[in-house]
Amino acid sequence: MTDAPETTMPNDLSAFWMPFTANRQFKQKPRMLIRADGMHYTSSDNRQILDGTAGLWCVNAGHRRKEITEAVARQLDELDYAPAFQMGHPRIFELAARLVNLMPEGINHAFFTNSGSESVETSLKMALAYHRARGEGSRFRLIGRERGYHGVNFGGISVGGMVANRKMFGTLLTGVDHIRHTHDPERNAFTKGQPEYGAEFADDLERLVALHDASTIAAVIVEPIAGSTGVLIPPRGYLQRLRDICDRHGILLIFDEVITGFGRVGAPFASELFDVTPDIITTAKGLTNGVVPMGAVFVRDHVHEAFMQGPDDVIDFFHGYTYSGNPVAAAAGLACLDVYIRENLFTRAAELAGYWQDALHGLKGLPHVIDIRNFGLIGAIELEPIADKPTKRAFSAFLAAYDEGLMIRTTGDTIALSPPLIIERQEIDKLFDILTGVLKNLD
Ligand code: PXG
Repeated sequence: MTDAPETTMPNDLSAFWMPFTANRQFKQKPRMLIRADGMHYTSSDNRQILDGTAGLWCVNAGHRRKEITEAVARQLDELDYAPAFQMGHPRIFELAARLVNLMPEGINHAFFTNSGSESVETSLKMALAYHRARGEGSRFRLIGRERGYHGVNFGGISVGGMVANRKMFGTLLTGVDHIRHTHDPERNAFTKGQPEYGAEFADDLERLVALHDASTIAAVIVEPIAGSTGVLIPPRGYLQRLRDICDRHGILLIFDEVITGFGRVGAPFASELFDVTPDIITTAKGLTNGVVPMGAVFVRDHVHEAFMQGPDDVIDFFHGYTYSGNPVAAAAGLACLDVYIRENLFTRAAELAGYWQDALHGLKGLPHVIDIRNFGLIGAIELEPIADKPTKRAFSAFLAAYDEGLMIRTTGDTIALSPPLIIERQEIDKLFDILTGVLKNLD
């Protein structure tokens, strides 16, 4: 086998309806990726594209890691699929045990899913069933946050706060409310790391408690760092304050760590880094380095215990997926953990954070840049929208960056960066060199 790309452009692009994509624009000028290795993709026109986004925030250990692909191949050869219900296979138990070891104290159980969206749905159902199992079935309300992203299923878009993801889809779940978001550019623009101001935004939960009464509220779900709505870093003290309010009122706290998990923030999980332990943690993405779809929901002992009260031979949680704990995904997860640990990738973002922050904030002063935000190996550059054409400026930056050999993500008019954790300093320099050129030439 040679290293030369074998696949070029397919003849027919019309059949595949692409997700979250401007399909017609794409199909006029496709961006086709045909190989990947380490920090780079190869495009169908044979260019190297520096991966500034770890795929979609998932390829934390870099692309095509031999240890992971070989483990997947071995697993396929040994046990391809095993029924997920009332049956088990060894690898998934091993993975669960190793994962809970990474979790904060008191979180000792994992439930497997296939994506972040499914992890979110699972966590919301767990919260409702938990209260009901304890005789507090009146706690039916789920609270999300404005500008939150919790995937695209009905529960997730209901507690989520991205208007475009919600407005087309009817009445959503009932009994949902939202606390305010934490974005405060007037006080916090161009902050390096955690913003100084805004811990008091957590008190908005007290407003909802006063409005609905705590006895109707099951859970609050937030991302420790909101990713998809433009990277919103929690103000200092904010997450602890949310935890305190939840404790005061018997409300479960769910952290959606789908993007913050598995090293992105400089620790295995944001919960550990911010030293705030929620009752439930949702994950996916970096769990398998994006190689095989898999998600996991981690729960504190008291949540798990509430489900283990009935007769031994009755199903304790009427929920699960055909592919929950799939053996191939489990093999990928185990191999991936080995890579993370052997290469110290869980703390690498913390080591690089200073260098990353300096390089990122070096973009201040470039045309249209109105805010820059960062934490760990996450960065965001907010651009001033073109009048009456929101999102267009950032999308133009995305297209130009791709032409220049750099993959970035945009949401609204914010550019989001989240490179694989294996990135080297000179690749950080290259990333920001390309981006600087792109921003200087933007209309
Ligand atoms: N929760 C959070 C916090 C997420 O970021 C999901 C749930 C849903 O995960 P799945 O696996 O169902 O997609 C996500 C997903 C982006 C981007 O560029 C972010 C996500 C997905 C795709 C793109 O910000 N996050």
